[in-house]
Amino acid sequence: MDFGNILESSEVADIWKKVRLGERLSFDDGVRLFRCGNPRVVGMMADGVRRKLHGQRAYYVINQHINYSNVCGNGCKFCAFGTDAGSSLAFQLSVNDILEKVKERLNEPITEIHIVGGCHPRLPFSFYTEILREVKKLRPSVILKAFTAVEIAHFAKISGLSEEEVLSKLSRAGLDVLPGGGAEIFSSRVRKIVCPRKISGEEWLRISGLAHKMGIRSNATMLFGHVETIEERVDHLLRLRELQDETHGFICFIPLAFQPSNTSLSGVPKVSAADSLKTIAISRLLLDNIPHIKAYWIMLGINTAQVALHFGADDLDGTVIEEKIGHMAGAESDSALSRGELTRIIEEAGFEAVERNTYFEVVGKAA
Ligand code: V47
Repeated sequence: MDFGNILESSEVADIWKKVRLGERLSFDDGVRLFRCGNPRVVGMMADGVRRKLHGQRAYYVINQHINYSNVCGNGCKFCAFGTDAGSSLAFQLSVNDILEKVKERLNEPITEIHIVGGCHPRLPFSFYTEILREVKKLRPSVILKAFTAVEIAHFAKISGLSEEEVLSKLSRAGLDVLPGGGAEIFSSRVRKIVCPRKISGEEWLRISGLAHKMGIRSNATMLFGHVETIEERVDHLLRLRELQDETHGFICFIPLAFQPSNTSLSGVPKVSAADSLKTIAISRLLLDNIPHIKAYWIMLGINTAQVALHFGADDLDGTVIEEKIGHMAGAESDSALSRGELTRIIEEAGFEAVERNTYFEVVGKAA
């Protein structure tokens, strides 16, 4: 039986027809795909879409993650990284500490630095603009992907500035792109349980839209595999699709598989590979206006990330270096990979490894 026959005789044959014709999928289609008993069928559909968009290419980025502090007033139940200022686990880097981390890797061909922390109750807004200004001075060609929509809302609160003024000052200091964190699941029911002190889903979307309208592009995430329902996952994806129709500002979508260890939700079982792969595939199928789907190897593990490239993902993220958020919650992956390892992982999965920057512009040999 060939792929076409398998899909045409499946329980979701009508959805496959829509996908083939390039028709937009509905909320009910999304729910049915999640309920489909055969993840391979869903994966085959997503692979068809992914190959149409990106062919044999699978992307990676040479990047560096820097967490300036883990002190955070939000106390989200799914997070093992954030802590109170008084905790023995609390840390806070100075601007000089951050510059030291950048200096340590000046001889590496890093194109992106990803900087995030928590909502620190005492650091002034000037600290964040200084980080950007000083890092850009040291590495002018690097793309700075820093501060989630949650941090932008926090900076507005502590500075008394509007979110637009905050974004404008950050942009002038060197901010290029906002990372996709903090989106979690937009449903207010879920947020009340897992992150009641965090900004609402509506606020996250509004700030992302504002950034897009100001010319600052961003990524989007979905934290799945905790207390959310299938319907809430589909709702999350469709709200992102709706905003993207309006702004076209999202570069890439990253489904984040929940890592339960050391969190207040440690009783929740680890997300299975089947669920991760299905969620990635359905993201590819529903988000018809977001060009890239990232299989973040840190949260998925390398083995599942390789298979995810056949389930709709076209990117593995990058070298990362010093990942803390997933590892403090029990992620078993390494915390860094070299370019050679990333290339091998992608080629072994049957794809052409292509280095990209934050905007998915091809860099290096293949440019
Ligand atoms: O916002 C927190 C999530 C996010 C856990 O934009 C957890 O390119 C799993 O957003 N298990 C941070 N996930 C990571 C993130 C990200 C990573 C890589 C690339 C990009 C990008 C963005 O991690 C948080 C939260 O949603 N998170 N705790 C946990 N226990």
